[in-house]
Amino acid sequence: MDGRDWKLFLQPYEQTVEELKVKFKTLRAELKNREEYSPIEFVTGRVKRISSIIEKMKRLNVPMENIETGIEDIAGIRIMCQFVEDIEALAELIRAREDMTVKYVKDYVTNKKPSGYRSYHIIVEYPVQTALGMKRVLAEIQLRTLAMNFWATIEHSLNYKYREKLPEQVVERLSRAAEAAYLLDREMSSIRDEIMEAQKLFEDKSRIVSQVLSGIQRLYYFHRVREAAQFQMRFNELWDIDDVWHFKELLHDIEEAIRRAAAKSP
Ligand code: 0O2
Ligand code: 0O2
Repeated sequence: MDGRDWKLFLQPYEQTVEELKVKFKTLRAELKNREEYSPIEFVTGRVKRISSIIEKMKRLNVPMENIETGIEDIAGIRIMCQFVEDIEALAELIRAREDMTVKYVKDYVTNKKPSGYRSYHIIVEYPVQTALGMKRVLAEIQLRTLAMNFWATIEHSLNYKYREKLPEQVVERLSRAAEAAYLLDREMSSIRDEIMEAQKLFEDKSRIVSQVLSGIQRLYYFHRVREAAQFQMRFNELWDIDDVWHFKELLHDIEEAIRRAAAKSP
Protein backbone atom coordinates (compact mmCIF):
# COMPACT_ATOMS: atom_id res chain seq x y z
CA MET A 1 0.00 0.00 0.00
CA ASP A 2 1.40 3.42 -0.85
CA GLY A 3 0.75 6.55 1.22
CA ARG A 4 -2.54 7.37 -0.48
CA ASP A 5 -3.91 3.87 0.01
CA TRP A 6 -3.19 4.01 3.74
CA LYS A 7 -5.09 7.28 3.99
CA LEU A 8 -8.12 5.81 2.23
CA PHE A 9 -7.84 2.56 4.18
CA LEU A 10 -7.78 4.37 7.53
CA GLN A 11 -10.69 6.71 6.67
CA PRO A 12 -13.50 4.40 7.99
CA TYR A 13 -11.42 3.78 11.13
CA GLU A 14 -11.05 7.55 11.70
CA GLN A 15 -14.80 7.89 11.32
CA THR A 16 -15.43 4.95 13.69
CA VAL A 17 -13.26 6.50 16.41
CA GLU A 18 -14.98 9.89 16.06
CA GLU A 19 -18.48 8.37 16.11
CA LEU A 20 -17.76 6.08 19.08
CA LYS A 21 -16.24 8.99 21.03
CA VAL A 22 -19.36 11.08 20.46
CA LYS A 23 -21.63 8.16 21.39
CA PHE A 24 -19.91 7.37 24.67
CA LYS A 25 -19.55 11.03 25.66
CA THR A 26 -23.28 11.44 25.00
CA LEU A 27 -24.03 8.30 27.02
CA ARG A 28 -22.07 9.80 29.91
CA ALA A 29 -24.07 13.04 29.74
CA GLU A 30 -27.40 11.22 29.49
CA LEU A 31 -26.67 8.89 32.43
CA LYS A 32 -25.61 11.88 34.54
CA ASN A 33 -28.90 13.61 33.76
CA ARG A 34 -31.03 10.54 34.37
CA GLU A 35 -29.33 8.88 37.32
CA GLU A 36 -26.92 11.50 38.61
CA TYR A 37 -24.18 8.91 38.22
CA SER A 38 -22.32 7.65 35.21
CA PRO A 39 -19.90 4.69 35.12
CA ILE A 40 -18.02 6.73 32.49
CA GLU A 41 -15.48 9.23 33.82
CA PHE A 42 -13.98 10.24 30.48
CA VAL A 43 -13.46 8.93 26.97
CA THR A 44 -10.48 9.05 24.63
CA GLY A 45 -9.82 7.45 21.28
CA ARG A 46 -7.19 7.04 18.60
CA VAL A 47 -6.49 5.41 15.27
CA LYS A 48 -3.41 3.19 15.52
CA ARG A 49 -0.33 4.69 13.93
CA ILE A 50 0.68 3.12 10.60
CA SER A 51 4.08 2.09 12.02
CA SER A 52 2.34 0.32 14.96
CA ILE A 53 -0.05 -1.44 12.56
CA ILE A 54 2.84 -2.70 10.44
CA GLU A 55 4.77 -3.78 13.53
CA LYS A 56 1.74 -5.70 14.88
CA MET A 57 1.09 -7.33 11.46
CA LYS A 58 4.67 -8.62 11.50
CA ARG A 59 4.45 -9.78 15.12
CA LEU A 60 1.15 -11.61 14.61
CA ASN A 61 2.04 -12.81 11.09
CA VAL A 62 -0.98 -11.13 9.52
CA PRO A 63 -0.75 -10.74 5.70
CA MET A 64 -1.92 -7.45 4.16
CA GLU A 65 -5.10 -9.02 2.74
CA ASN A 66 -6.22 -10.08 6.24
CA ILE A 67 -5.46 -6.81 7.97
CA GLU A 68 -9.12 -5.90 8.58
CA THR A 69 -9.80 -9.04 10.60
CA GLY A 70 -6.28 -9.74 11.83
CA ILE A 71 -5.63 -6.41 13.55
CA GLU A 72 -8.54 -5.62 15.83
CA ASP A 73 -7.38 -2.41 17.43
CA ILE A 74 -6.82 -0.14 14.41
CA ALA A 75 -9.77 1.84 15.79
CA GLY A 76 -9.47 2.14 19.57
CA ILE A 77 -11.67 3.76 22.20
CA ARG A 78 -10.71 3.99 25.84
CA ILE A 79 -13.30 4.56 28.55
CA MET A 80 -12.12 5.47 32.04
CA CYS A 81 -14.23 4.60 35.10
CA GLN A 82 -13.96 5.57 38.76
CA PHE A 83 -14.58 2.11 40.23
CA VAL A 84 -13.91 -1.48 39.16
CA GLU A 85 -17.67 -2.16 39.54
CA ASP A 86 -18.34 0.43 36.82
CA ILE A 87 -16.46 -1.70 34.28
CA GLU A 88 -18.95 -4.58 34.46
CA ALA A 89 -21.90 -2.15 34.42
CA LEU A 90 -20.49 -0.47 31.34
CA ALA A 91 -19.73 -3.78 29.61
CA GLU A 92 -23.39 -4.69 30.16
CA LEU A 93 -24.53 -1.41 28.56
CA ILE A 94 -22.26 -2.06 25.57
CA ARG A 95 -23.55 -5.64 25.13
CA ALA A 96 -27.13 -4.30 25.07
CA ARG A 97 -26.45 -1.73 22.32
CA GLU A 98 -27.89 -2.24 18.88
CA ASP A 99 -25.45 0.00 16.99
CA MET A 100 -22.47 -2.33 17.54
CA THR A 101 -21.97 -6.08 17.96
CA VAL A 102 -19.66 -7.53 20.57
CA LYS A 103 -17.38 -10.12 18.96
CA TYR A 104 -15.51 -11.16 22.10
CA VAL A 105 -13.81 -9.80 25.21
CA LYS A 106 -10.35 -10.01 26.75
CA ASP A 107 -10.70 -9.74 30.50
CA TYR A 108 -7.33 -8.55 31.76
CA VAL A 109 -9.06 -7.27 34.92
CA THR A 110 -9.66 -10.76 36.29
CA ASN A 111 -6.57 -12.14 34.55
CA LYS A 112 -3.91 -9.46 34.59
CA LYS A 113 -1.10 -9.66 32.05
CA PRO A 114 2.40 -10.71 33.20
CA SER A 115 3.45 -7.04 32.91
CA GLY A 116 0.83 -6.14 35.56
CA TYR A 117 -1.50 -4.60 32.92
CA ARG A 118 -5.19 -4.62 33.83
CA SER A 119 -8.09 -3.51 31.58
CA TYR A 120 -11.24 -4.99 30.07
CA HIS A 121 -11.05 -5.12 26.26
CA ILE A 122 -14.19 -5.50 24.16
CA ILE A 123 -13.80 -6.15 20.45
CA VAL A 124 -16.85 -4.87 18.60
CA GLU A 125 -17.98 -4.83 15.01
CA TYR A 126 -19.21 -1.38 14.09
CA PRO A 127 -21.14 -0.54 10.89
CA VAL A 128 -19.86 2.72 9.51
CA GLN A 129 -21.55 4.56 6.66
CA THR A 130 -19.01 5.49 3.98
CA ALA A 131 -19.37 7.17 0.59
CA LEU A 132 -19.37 3.66 -0.92
CA GLY A 133 -22.02 2.32 1.44
CA MET A 134 -21.95 0.52 4.78
CA LYS A 135 -18.70 -1.04 5.97
CA ARG A 136 -18.32 -3.17 9.09
CA VAL A 137 -15.06 -2.45 10.89
CA LEU A 138 -13.57 -3.93 14.05
CA ALA A 139 -12.85 -1.63 16.97
CA GLU A 140 -11.37 -2.24 20.40
CA ILE A 141 -13.05 -0.64 23.40
CA GLN A 142 -10.80 -0.63 26.48
CA LEU A 143 -12.53 -0.19 29.83
CA ARG A 144 -10.34 0.69 32.82
CA THR A 145 -10.35 2.46 36.15
CA LEU A 146 -8.44 5.68 36.67
CA ALA A 147 -5.83 3.72 38.66
CA MET A 148 -5.43 1.15 35.84
CA ASN A 149 -5.09 4.00 33.37
CA PHE A 150 -2.48 5.79 35.48
CA TRP A 151 -0.35 2.65 35.59
CA ALA A 152 -0.82 1.71 31.91
CA THR A 153 -0.07 5.24 30.66
CA ILE A 154 3.24 5.39 32.50
CA GLU A 155 4.21 1.81 31.68
CA HIS A 156 3.41 2.41 28.01
CA SER A 157 5.56 5.53 27.82
CA LEU A 158 8.47 3.80 29.62
CA ASN A 159 8.21 0.86 27.23
CA TYR A 160 8.23 3.27 24.32
CA LYS A 161 11.31 5.03 25.71
CA TYR A 162 13.23 1.79 26.30
CA ARG A 163 11.85 0.17 23.13
CA GLU A 164 10.34 -2.74 25.09
CA LYS A 165 13.70 -3.67 26.67
CA LEU A 166 12.99 -2.37 30.15
CA PRO A 167 15.74 -3.04 32.73
CA GLU A 168 14.82 -5.97 34.99
CA GLN A 169 14.74 -3.71 38.03
CA VAL A 170 12.23 -1.35 36.36
CA VAL A 171 10.01 -4.28 35.36
CA GLU A 172 10.07 -5.41 39.01
CA ARG A 173 9.13 -1.95 40.30
CA LEU A 174 6.37 -1.56 37.70
CA SER A 175 4.98 -4.88 38.85
CA ARG A 176 4.91 -3.59 42.44
CA ALA A 177 3.29 -0.35 41.25
CA ALA A 178 0.62 -2.43 39.46
CA GLU A 179 -0.09 -4.20 42.75
CA ALA A 180 -0.41 -0.79 44.47
CA ALA A 181 -2.89 0.34 41.77
CA TYR A 182 -4.88 -2.87 42.31
CA LEU A 183 -5.00 -2.25 46.08
CA LEU A 184 -6.03 1.38 45.48
CA ASP A 185 -8.96 0.17 43.34
CA ARG A 186 -9.95 -2.32 46.04
CA GLU A 187 -9.80 0.30 48.78
CA MET A 188 -11.87 2.76 46.71
CA SER A 189 -14.49 0.06 46.08
CA SER A 190 -14.81 -0.66 49.78
CA ILE A 191 -15.14 3.06 50.55
CA ARG A 192 -17.84 3.21 47.86
CA ASP A 193 -19.71 0.27 49.44
CA GLU A 194 -19.61 1.98 52.81
CA ILE A 195 -20.91 5.25 51.37
CA MET A 196 -23.74 3.41 49.60
CA GLU A 197 -24.62 1.56 52.82
CA ALA A 198 -24.65 4.86 54.74
CA GLN A 199 -26.84 6.43 52.05
CA LYS A 200 -29.29 3.53 52.28
CA LEU A 201 -29.45 3.83 56.07
CA PHE A 202 -30.05 7.56 55.73
CA GLU A 203 -32.88 6.96 53.24
CA ASP A 204 -34.38 4.24 55.51
CA LYS A 205 -34.29 6.63 58.45
CA SER A 206 -35.85 9.55 56.61
CA ARG A 207 -38.64 7.31 55.26
CA ILE A 208 -39.42 5.91 58.75
CA VAL A 209 -39.26 9.36 60.36
CA SER A 210 -41.82 10.67 57.91
CA GLN A 211 -44.10 7.62 58.57
CA VAL A 212 -43.76 8.17 62.35
CA LEU A 213 -44.70 11.85 62.08
CA SER A 214 -47.72 11.22 59.87
CA GLY A 215 -48.78 8.39 62.25
CA ILE A 216 -48.68 10.78 65.20
CA GLN A 217 -50.80 13.22 63.20
CA ARG A 218 -53.38 10.50 62.55
CA LEU A 219 -53.68 9.85 66.29
CA TYR A 220 -54.57 13.53 66.80
CA TYR A 221 -57.16 13.05 64.06
CA PHE A 222 -58.68 10.25 66.18
CA HIS A 223 -58.53 12.61 69.24
CA ARG A 224 -55.96 10.38 71.01
CA VAL A 225 -54.18 13.51 72.23
CA ARG A 226 -52.43 12.00 75.26
CA GLU A 227 -51.13 8.96 73.31
CA ALA A 228 -50.00 11.19 70.44
CA ALA A 229 -48.11 13.47 72.85
CA GLN A 230 -46.39 10.44 74.43
CA PHE A 231 -45.28 9.16 71.05
CA GLN A 232 -44.04 12.64 70.17
CA MET A 233 -41.92 12.65 73.34
CA ARG A 234 -40.50 9.19 72.50
CA PHE A 235 -39.72 10.49 69.03
CA ASN A 236 -37.87 13.51 70.46
CA GLU A 237 -35.77 11.27 72.72
CA LEU A 238 -34.96 8.87 69.86
CA TRP A 239 -33.82 11.71 67.66
CA ASP A 240 -30.70 12.08 69.82
CA ILE A 241 -30.02 8.32 69.93
CA ASP A 242 -30.22 8.15 66.13
CA ASP A 243 -30.90 4.42 65.76
CA VAL A 244 -33.07 3.18 62.88
CA TRP A 245 -34.09 0.05 64.78
CA HIS A 246 -35.62 2.16 67.63
CA PHE A 247 -37.52 4.25 65.09
CA LYS A 248 -38.91 1.06 63.54
CA GLU A 249 -40.11 -0.06 66.99
CA LEU A 250 -41.76 3.32 67.59
CA LEU A 251 -43.46 3.14 64.19
CA HIS A 252 -44.77 -0.33 65.00
CA ASP A 253 -46.27 0.93 68.33
CA ILE A 254 -47.86 3.93 66.60
CA GLU A 255 -49.43 1.71 63.94
CA GLU A 256 -50.87 -0.52 66.69
CA ALA A 257 -52.34 2.56 68.44
CA ILE A 258 -53.87 3.75 65.16
CA ARG A 259 -55.47 0.34 64.59
CA ARG A 260 -56.96 0.39 68.11
CA ALA A 261 -58.22 3.94 67.65
CA ALA A 262 -59.69 3.18 64.23
CA ALA A 263 -61.48 0.10 65.59
CA LYS A 264 -63.11 2.18 68.36
CA SER A 265 -63.90 5.07 66.08
CA PRO A 266 -67.63 5.23 65.07
P1 0O2 B 1 -13.23 18.66 28.55
O1 0O2 B 1 -14.48 19.32 28.95
O2 0O2 B 1 -12.25 19.54 27.87
O3 0O2 B 1 -12.62 17.85 29.64
P2 0O2 B 1 -11.35 15.77 20.48
O4 0O2 B 1 -12.77 15.44 20.87
O5 0O2 B 1 -10.82 14.95 19.35
O6 0O2 B 1 -11.08 17.23 20.36
P3 0O2 B 1 -10.57 14.17 22.62
O7 0O2 B 1 -10.26 12.88 21.97
O8 0O2 B 1 -11.84 14.29 23.36
O9 0O2 B 1 -10.44 15.38 21.65
O10 0O2 B 1 -9.37 14.59 23.49
P4 0O2 B 1 -8.44 13.66 24.35
O11 0O2 B 1 -7.16 14.41 24.53
O12 0O2 B 1 -8.37 12.30 23.79
O13 0O2 B 1 -9.17 13.66 25.75
C1 0O2 B 1 -10.50 13.24 25.86
C2 0O2 B 1 -11.13 13.89 27.05
O14 0O2 B 1 -10.63 13.26 28.23
C3 0O2 B 1 -10.82 15.36 27.16
O15 0O2 B 1 -11.99 15.99 27.58
C4 0O2 B 1 -9.81 15.43 28.29
O16 0O2 B 1 -9.94 16.62 29.02
C5 0O2 B 1 -10.20 14.25 29.15
N1 0O2 B 1 -9.11 13.73 29.92
C6 0O2 B 1 -7.90 13.33 29.53
N2 0O2 B 1 -7.17 12.88 30.57
C7 0O2 B 1 -7.96 13.00 31.66
C8 0O2 B 1 -7.79 12.68 33.03
O17 0O2 B 1 -6.75 12.19 33.48
N3 0O2 B 1 -8.87 12.94 33.85
C9 0O2 B 1 -10.05 13.45 33.38
N4 0O2 B 1 -11.06 13.65 34.24
N5 0O2 B 1 -10.21 13.78 32.09
C10 0O2 B 1 -9.20 13.55 31.24
P5 0O2 B 1 -12.95 16.72 26.54
O18 0O2 B 1 -13.85 15.69 25.95
O19 0O2 B 1 -12.14 17.50 25.57
O20 0O2 B 1 -13.76 17.64 27.46
P1 0O2 C 1 -1.12 1.60 20.56
O1 0O2 C 1 -1.27 1.73 19.12
O2 0O2 C 1 0.20 2.10 21.07
O3 0O2 C 1 -2.29 2.11 21.34
P2 0O2 C 1 -0.70 -7.45 21.94
O4 0O2 C 1 -0.55 -8.67 21.15
O5 0O2 C 1 -0.04 -7.45 23.30
O6 0O2 C 1 -0.42 -6.17 21.17
P3 0O2 C 1 -3.13 -8.10 23.12
O7 0O2 C 1 -2.41 -8.58 24.33
O8 0O2 C 1 -3.95 -9.08 22.36
O9 0O2 C 1 -2.18 -7.36 22.13
O10 0O2 C 1 -3.98 -6.90 23.51
P4 0O2 C 1 -4.94 -6.09 22.58
O11 0O2 C 1 -6.33 -6.33 22.99
O12 0O2 C 1 -4.61 -6.25 21.13
O13 0O2 C 1 -4.58 -4.64 22.98
C1 0O2 C 1 -3.37 -4.07 22.80
C2 0O2 C 1 -3.49 -2.79 23.52
O14 0O2 C 1 -3.79 -3.06 24.89
C3 0O2 C 1 -2.22 -2.02 23.54
O15 0O2 C 1 -2.15 -1.18 22.46
C4 0O2 C 1 -2.33 -1.22 24.81
O16 0O2 C 1 -3.19 -0.13 24.64
C5 0O2 C 1 -3.00 -2.22 25.70
N1 0O2 C 1 -2.04 -3.09 26.39
C6 0O2 C 1 -1.96 -4.42 26.28
N2 0O2 C 1 -0.98 -4.89 27.09
C7 0O2 C 1 -0.43 -3.83 27.70
C8 0O2 C 1 0.63 -3.67 28.65
O17 0O2 C 1 1.28 -4.62 29.11
N3 0O2 C 1 0.93 -2.39 29.03
C9 0O2 C 1 0.24 -1.33 28.57
N4 0O2 C 1 0.58 -0.12 29.00
N5 0O2 C 1 -0.75 -1.45 27.66
C10 0O2 C 1 -1.08 -2.68 27.24
P5 0O2 C 1 -0.74 -0.89 21.83
O18 0O2 C 1 -0.22 -2.11 21.17
O19 0O2 C 1 0.12 -0.28 22.87
O20 0O2 C 1 -1.13 0.07 20.71
